[in-house]
Amino acid sequence: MEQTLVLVKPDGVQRGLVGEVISRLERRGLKLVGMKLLQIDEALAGRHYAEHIDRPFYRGLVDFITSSPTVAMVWEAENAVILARQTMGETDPSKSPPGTIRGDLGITIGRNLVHGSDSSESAKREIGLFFQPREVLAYERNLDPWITES
Ligand code: IDP
Ligand code: MG
Repeated sequence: MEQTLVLVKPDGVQRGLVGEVISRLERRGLKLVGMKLLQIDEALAGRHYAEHIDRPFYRGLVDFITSSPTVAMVWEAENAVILARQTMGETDPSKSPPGTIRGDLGITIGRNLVHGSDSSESAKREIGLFFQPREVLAYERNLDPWITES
């Protein structure tokens, strides 16, 4: 089963939107298998956002993500990566349709509330940055046959 890393970034935590983000992913049917509140430090921010190091927004992004606590979660589903990103919307909230987290709750790209891994490979790498293997739990949900056929 595919897993993806979801972050509620400092703006989402400060604005009291942690529950809202969790609720949307829960209601969609994804399964929560890991969760923690943490203060991301410079080193972790650098590893998480390594692909963006040469971008003009990099410094501001690292300053922002390290500025206040973040909620990190692992969500599981068939196609979890795509499903979570659909539920989040586009990177730029002003281009995100209503009904998405960013489209309903955000205005600007530098304060877009959430992060979602962009591929299965990125998800594995990113989950490894935030979670020990034993912190990601395997468990059964009795409602799963009411969400998917298999
Ligand atoms: P994603 O979060 O939708 O995967 P990425 O392109 O991977 O988007 O960018 C990572 C994060 O960097 C974005 O979520 C956003 O917070 C920030 N970011 C991306 N582009 C810009 C920009 O042009 N200005 C400010 N921040 C940006
Ligand atoms: Mg990305």
